This record gives sequence, structure tokens and C-alpha cells, in this order.
Amino acid sequence: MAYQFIVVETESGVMKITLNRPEVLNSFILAMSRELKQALEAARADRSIRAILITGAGRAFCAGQDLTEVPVESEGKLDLGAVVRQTYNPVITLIRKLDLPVVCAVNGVAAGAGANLAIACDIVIASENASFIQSFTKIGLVPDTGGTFFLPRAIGLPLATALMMLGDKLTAARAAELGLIYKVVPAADLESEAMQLAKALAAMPTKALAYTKRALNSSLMNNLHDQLECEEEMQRDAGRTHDFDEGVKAFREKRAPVFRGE
Ligand code: T3D
Repeated sequence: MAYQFIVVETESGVMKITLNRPEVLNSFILAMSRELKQALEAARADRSIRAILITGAGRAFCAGQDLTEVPVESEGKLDLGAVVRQTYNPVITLIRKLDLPVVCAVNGVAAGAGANLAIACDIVIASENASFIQSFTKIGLVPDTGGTFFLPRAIGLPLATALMMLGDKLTAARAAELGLIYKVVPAADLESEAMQLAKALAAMPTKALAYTKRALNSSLMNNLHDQLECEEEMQRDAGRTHDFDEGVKAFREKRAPVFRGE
């Protein structure tokens, strides 16, 4: 498939998606979000893809909505709800529902929808010069792209509220300290470390990772009883996979397992 605003490359079971509008810090236009969604759907349909890596081209990860695209002086007639529904909601829904691990390599500033795209991914690794800014209120808007769901759950309501109301910049180091992201690495190592991580995930038992993701998704809303039932169901499914048989066999034979993702 030909893409104009993203670059898609595949290697060793990993689909790497690079947001590619560096001159405007990879800010979102509808067409870019559609391409991102298409790429994620293509990954879902391709059994050889077992992990996804999302990153940005140039010095930024993503500066959120392209503000040059938004009409101003609309006399209250503009429907930004429709923009959110078309541009951001489908991408976030897909990332969370996808039965594949999604790694985000945050290579620079992640602002607005860009910050919330990053934290909706499964594992976030950031360069030491990356930062996260909930910049919405600075332009009179409300955090979207799933941010009001994920941020308070990740770092707690009081801090999430302050960050979202004030729009303060959170450095990658502080984000890691707070548990918002997995780890920070030197800028020069981000690309290779993120790809190494994604490849490691792609060689793992893909279905077990998918069921783990489903259980974690459910845990965000379930009570204990329902969550225990969810774990039971996920474990039942995991126990019926080829990779479970292989994992136990390899353990008994004292060798490294070779997982097929089945
Ligand atoms: O439709 C809707 O609006 C609803 C949906 C909303 C979702 C959202 O994401 S709302 C939030 C939108 N994003 C922002 O408010 C962030 C705006 N950008 C910034 O605050 C800063 O650019 C950054 C903090 C991200 C980075 O600052 P800095 O100093 O490193 O870079 P810069 O010089 O500000 O930006 C570099 C260039 O990118 C510059 O263009 P130029 O002067 O070199 O021609 C700048 O205009 C452009 N740019 C940066 N962000 C955006 C952008 N162009 C369009 N849209 C952007 N969001």
C-alpha cells in the first residue's frame, strides 16, 4: 500500500510505522490518521506481523492536531467532536483492540493528541530528550485521544489533573519515574533499542501477549470478580495454544523455546 504521511517498514515480524510530517512536527491531519489506521489494520490482517513499533520522523514524535488545518472564527459552528471522532478515536480504539503488542518510541516532543497517542500504546520507550505535554488547555481545548482515560489510571488523578489543566511539560525522565513510560534511553540508542524490544516481542508467544493485553484492558474497568473470570478465560485460551505446548516442552528439554505465535 502506498502511504503519503507515514512510512511503513517490516522486519523480523515487526511493522514499524513512522509518522512522517517532520516539517510540522508530525502533527495530525485526517489523512495521516487514516493512513495510521490503515497500517494498523494491515498489520492485523497479516499473520507474519507479530509486533508494531510507532515512532516519528525528525526531531519530534508528534505535536498533536495540525493547528494550521483548524478553521478559526467559525462563530461557534465548528464541530471538533467530529474531528476527534474521525481522526483520533478510531486509532486509539484500534491500538487497544489489536491482538499485537504496540511499542511506541517517543523520539522527541509528544504534545496534545501526540502525547496521548503515545501513552495509549502498550510499551513506551523514550529518548532522553523526549517530553510529554498535555497542551490542549493552552489553546482552549480538552484533552482527547484517550488521555483522560489513560493518564489518571497511569499516574493518578491529582497529578493527571494538574498536568492536563496546566499543560506543563513532563520530561521523559520524569515520565519514567512516574511509571507513565517503560524506560528512557540515550537519543542515539532509541531507534535500535526500540526495534530490539519490538523484535523480542515479535518472537514471543503472540497469543499469550494478546490475551495479556485483553486482560489488562479489562482490568481498567472490571471489579475483582469479573477480572478473575477474565483471567480464567484468557488462561483457558492460552493453554490451548501451540506456543504453550512449546514453552513447557522447551522448559523440560532445557532449551530455548521457538514460538510460532499460534
Ligand atoms: O481539531 C482539533 O483541534 C481537535 C483535536 C485536538 C487534538 C490536539 O492535539 S489539540 C493540541 C494541538 N497541539 C498543540 O497545541 C501543540 C502546538 N505546538 C507546540 O506547542 C510546540 O510546537 C511544541 C511544544 C510541540 C514544540 O515546540 P518547539 O519550540 O520545539 O517547536 P516550534 O518552533 O513551536 O515548532 C516547529 C514548527 O512546527 C513550527 O513551524 P515553523 O515556524 O518552523 O514553520 C510550528 O508552527 C510547527 N508546529 C508545531 N506544532 C504544530 C505545528 N504546526 C501545526 N500544528 C501543530 N500542532
